[in-house]
Formats: sequence, structure tokens, C-alpha cells
Amino acid sequence: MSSRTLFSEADHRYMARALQLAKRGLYTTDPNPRVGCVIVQQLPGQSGRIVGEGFHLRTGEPHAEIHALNAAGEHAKGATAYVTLEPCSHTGRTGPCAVALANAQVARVVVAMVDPNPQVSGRGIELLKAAGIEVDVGLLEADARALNPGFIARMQHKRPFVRLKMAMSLDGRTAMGSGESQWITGQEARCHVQRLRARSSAILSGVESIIMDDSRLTLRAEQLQLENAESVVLRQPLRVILDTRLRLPLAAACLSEPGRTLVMTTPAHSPEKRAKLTAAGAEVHVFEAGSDGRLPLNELLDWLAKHEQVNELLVETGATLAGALLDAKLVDELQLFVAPTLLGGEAKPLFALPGLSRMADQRRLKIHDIRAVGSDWRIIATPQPD
Ligand code: AOF
Ligand code: ZN
Repeated sequence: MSSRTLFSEADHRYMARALQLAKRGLYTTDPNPRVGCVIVQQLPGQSGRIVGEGFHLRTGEPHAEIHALNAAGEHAKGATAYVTLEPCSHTGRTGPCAVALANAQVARVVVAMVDPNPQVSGRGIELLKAAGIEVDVGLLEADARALNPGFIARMQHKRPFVRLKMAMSLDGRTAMGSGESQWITGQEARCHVQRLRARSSAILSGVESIIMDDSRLTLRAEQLQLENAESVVLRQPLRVILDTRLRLPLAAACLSEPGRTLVMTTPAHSPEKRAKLTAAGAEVHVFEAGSDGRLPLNELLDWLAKHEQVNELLVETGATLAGALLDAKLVDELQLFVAPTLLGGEAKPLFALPGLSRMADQRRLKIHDIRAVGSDWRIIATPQPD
């Protein structure tokens, strides 16, 4: 939502601070959004003073505004609250923050973005206005949206934000002809991938890559290099494996790791294997295959949003599934790690996109960021609409 309000330099500074606070919940709020709040007291003739700060830490715990109000106490009266997401108007796991702000008699609320949650979506702002509070919306909105791409996608489109991570050599290869692929990128790039896993609700992979790499698809806290490691309780992202005929080995490493493993299959599987996989800890779900005999990717993503509240979905897989997702236009963001090495020979290419044959078919990407990560390069790109 855009706003015609002219925000002051101080407004920008305080909202930037609120965004910074929100980021502290990056790895823990899921499936709730990351939200930060700053309360500023403005005394006549003096510059503003922060009297309360807060951020949302975990689902079920108080919202950012409540922490900030508690810290501000009496000083909240007549103050300005900066919130990265519209204060809520509903009573969910916690009470409505818009009511708490009104009760504390703040004079003004600055909101970075309207809450995409249909239970809120403008009602929080209305509630504040009805209480006589001045409300300004849209300050640093792009930054606020970037904090919660998954929550926004799930609320607005009922599907996760799909981030495809791939690692390739400078000659565009992801594995040797034999399938051997560990390791193409260096340690620092692998730390980045750990951070991508940590912010994701789930990791999606194809059974072929699991068979090939026997990857655990887990979060290793020590590799995250967190500053506040002791105060962050990490959850393991859900592992989701696409496996049309249940070929997942019973001894697959990911099955004995902490956290849940969902195996998505079609009716073309053997019931005995299903029973064995279930006994080994997998949760097997059956989807009707499409006309090509493959799992219906669209439906699967909708299912993950609806049944598992998946906000950000990290895809770590091989050329076939990566190509199929791109082909179906289901990728929201591509993170590509490029290593300074050549694999040559019969090595595997990045994507299988067999349907593209003419220049007119090419898939255009927009590059948003390129930076060095250790000795590798990271490219962040988004597929462009036709
Ligand atoms: C948060 N943290 O700081 C704010 C949120 O289930 P509940 O009761 O915690 O409510 C979650 C909803 O509250 C969430 O979907 C969003 O719409 C709204 N605002 N949520 O988790 C916060 N301010
Ligand atoms: Zn709230």
C-alpha cells in the first residue's frame, strides 16, 4: 500500500531500527511473521527518545508491540510506535495489539506494511484510527516485505515462497557424470546455505538427489555462525521428498535425523515399501499423478501451505525437479552459487529444460544481487514473466 505521507528523517531512522529488531526473529518466528516495534517519546523542544523496543520471537509468544509497550510502560502515553507490520486486530494465540496500543494511549502509529493476513488486513489500522490515533502507512515498505516473503505468499496466494538454491561450476555443471557432487562450493557458501535452511519452513528435494548424495537436509547450528547462538533455539525445517514410486532407501540418512520427513508419492507405489518407510519414521502422503505420471507440483505447494503452514520453501535438488519447477513457473527466487572450477566431461547441467528449443523459448531472469562468498560467487535472481 502506498501512502502520500511524507516521512521525516527521524521516522526513517526509527523504522529502520524496528526492521533491525524484526530480523532477530528471522530463524524462530515461523510460521508467524518477523515483526519489530520501536516506541519513541517526543518531548517538546527535544529530540525523540526510544522508550521501548520489541520483536516477535516465537509463535504463541507476545507480539513485537506488546514487548515494546511493556518496556515503555507509562512513557507510551503520547508516544509514536513504529511497527514493521500492521498491528493485529484479532484475538489469535495472543490478544489484539491495536487494542493494546490504544489502551496505552499512543498518539501516532507508523506502519511499514499492511498485514496480508485476511484476519487483519486493514482492520488493525481502522481500529487505531477509530481510537483517535494518527496512523501513517508505507514507510520502508519494500524492506518490510522482504523480511517476510513466505508469510506474504502464504497469506495472499495460499502457497509458499519458493526459493531454489543451486551450486554449479563455472562451466554450469552441478555434478560429475557419475553423480558425484561433493563439494563444488567452499565452506563459506555452505554456511550461507545453512542460513537459507534456517529461515525456511521446509526443504524440498527429489528422491534422485537423496539417493545420489544421501544428504541429511538438516540444520547444523555450529555451521550457522550465529552471534547469539545461545539464545536461538533452532527448529529443524520440515524435509519434503518427492518420490513418485517410493524409491527412498530405508537407510537414507535423513530418516534418522531430528525433525520430520514427508515423502510425497503417487498411487504407483508399493504398499509394503510404504509401511516400511512409515516404520522408519517417514510420513507418506499420496497425490494423484498428473498426465505425465509425475507429482502435481502446483497442488503440492498448495498442500504444504495449507497443511504445514510452509512460508519459505527451500528447494535443494537436481536438474530434473529444478527444471520442472522453473518450467511450471513455480520458482520465486533463484540463489545460485558459482564455484571457480570446471567439471567438464559428462558432468550434469544445472537445469533440465527439454521443452526449450528456440531462442523465443528462453527463460529470462532478472539478477538482483551478485556477491563474493568466500571463493565462490552468489547470484540472486528472479524468473521474469514472459
Ligand atoms: C506475529 N508477531 O509481532 C505481530 C503479528 O497466532 P497469533 O495470535 O500470534 O497471531 C499471529 C498473527 O498476528 C500473524 O499472522 C499476523 O497477522 C499478526 N501480527 N504476528 O507473529 C507480531 N504483530
Ligand atoms: Zn499482534
